[in-house]
Amino acid sequence: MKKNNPTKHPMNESTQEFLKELTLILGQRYVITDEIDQASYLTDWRKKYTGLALAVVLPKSTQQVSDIVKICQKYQISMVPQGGNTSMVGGAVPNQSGQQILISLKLMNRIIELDQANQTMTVEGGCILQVAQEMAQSKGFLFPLSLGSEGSCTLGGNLATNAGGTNVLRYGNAREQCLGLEVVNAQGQVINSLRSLRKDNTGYDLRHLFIGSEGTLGIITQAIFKLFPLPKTQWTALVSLDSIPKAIELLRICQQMGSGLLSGFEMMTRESLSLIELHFKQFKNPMAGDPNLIVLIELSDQESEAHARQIFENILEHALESNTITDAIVAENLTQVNHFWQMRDHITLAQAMEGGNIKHDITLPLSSMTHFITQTDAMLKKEFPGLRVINFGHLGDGNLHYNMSPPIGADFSEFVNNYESRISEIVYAQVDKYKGSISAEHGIGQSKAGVLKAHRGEQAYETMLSIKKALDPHNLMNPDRVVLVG
Ligand code: FAD
Ligand code: 2HG
Ligand code: ZN
Repeated sequence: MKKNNPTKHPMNESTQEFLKELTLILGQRYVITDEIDQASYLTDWRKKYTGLALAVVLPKSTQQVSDIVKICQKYQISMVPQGGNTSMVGGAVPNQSGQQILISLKLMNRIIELDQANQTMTVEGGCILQVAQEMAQSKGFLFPLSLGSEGSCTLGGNLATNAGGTNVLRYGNAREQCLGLEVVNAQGQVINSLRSLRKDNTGYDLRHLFIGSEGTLGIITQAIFKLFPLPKTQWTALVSLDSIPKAIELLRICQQMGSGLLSGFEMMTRESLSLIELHFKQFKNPMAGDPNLIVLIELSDQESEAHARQIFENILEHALESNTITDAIVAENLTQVNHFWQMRDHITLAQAMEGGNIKHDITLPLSSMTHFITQTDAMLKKEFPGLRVINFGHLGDGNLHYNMSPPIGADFSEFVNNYESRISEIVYAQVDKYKGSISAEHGIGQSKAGVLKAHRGEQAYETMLSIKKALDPHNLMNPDRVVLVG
């Protein structure tokens, strides 16, 4: 749904009854019907989608979530779960019908248990990621999931999207870090799979059905995550390179010589960094000579500072001697480490400040990366002269944020409206050609629901539809997201 000032329809008797039942369960304060009070829930982070809601409801317990879902089933009202509302694909805001409710998990934000012996943490679905990270750290553990949005995204949202971020290389996606789940299904029943076991082959693993389902199969109310030992030391550097093949070669060097210590490998092109320069001068690129590419490398070690430093120095020395990299700056203190990461994390914000943009969150086999980028850049620039390719991302995972900003001087929103689908068509055809994925970590949401079938294949899509229809036969759980029913 494009943002175009949707308007509300008058309420009928059944809707009034529906709201009365919700209010009885939650209390007046937690059933928000006032449009001004609802506003912050109804527009997505990118300000690309705005919807309407019969009500925004704020449950405080799993029981309340279950009651809400049962009431929605009774009145056949569809539901949109929302965590931190940081979705990049418009997954967490309602449509413009004004006939849906938004279920915000933000009051279900507790850390329930940190089990030191089992090295696990149990949280509610609305717990903010950064709160979990800080709690783990205070007890001497690492909670490795890490995203630019960690100050506001929630663990329920992270699981619902199977979030990636900057530590995937070492610790996996959200899916790999989760041991157990509690989910309220589309009928309002509570499925308790809150098991903190590292081995558990008791039938179908339902956890993996709900992880990555983007609120279309059920609502994640609690989860158990693995914890890891806190690294004793971390080494961070920015290196400059001439080309993508060199960056891929550097990754190979880091993996071969890094003794498994590599925890971050983030790539930024000159065009991405130029947006930082424009909008966040304080996080300016410190590398000399305006390089084509910069890679942020991070090594984390449990052993000792000397051990990690030796490995780090060996890698950089070898990379310089083999002309893989042209220069390197090793962070000397925490301030500098933070500066490097802030620079990386501010690209998304800088692109948002620049104005309307087009995003492609893609993965490719590393062996095809260079061909993909060279060809696709050329195709796009030929058809859209002046188009700015803002290419950055988690190169260590083969994940590019292959984004576009309109040509300087263009009317940005007009450009995005007119050309987004053609540009994405070119990019996704290239992704298919090189056997990649059109969604690496952000999910499908509403942005890509219309193109999923074409890129995922008929059989895979039909299987997803069967699952959706079996678990949510009335299509009330975040409809029109991910798979399109009927
Ligand atoms: P929301 O945006 O509220 O919801 C996302 C989806 O999950 C929606 O479909 C919603 O219906 C559903 N949902 C939410 N909570 C629940 C629940 N409890 N149960 C069931 N369904 C639910 N993503 C990455 O993967 N890697 C990154 O590096 C990254 N960096 C980002 C940086 C910035 C600055 C921003 C704004 C976003 C970034 N994202 C990134 C995208 C986003 O933060 C993630 O998708 C995140 O996991 C969403 O969490 P959330 O709580 O905000 O979920
Ligand atoms: C990141 O890695 C996020 O910074 C956001 O996934 C990417 O802006 C984007 O497209
Ligand atoms: Zn990312």
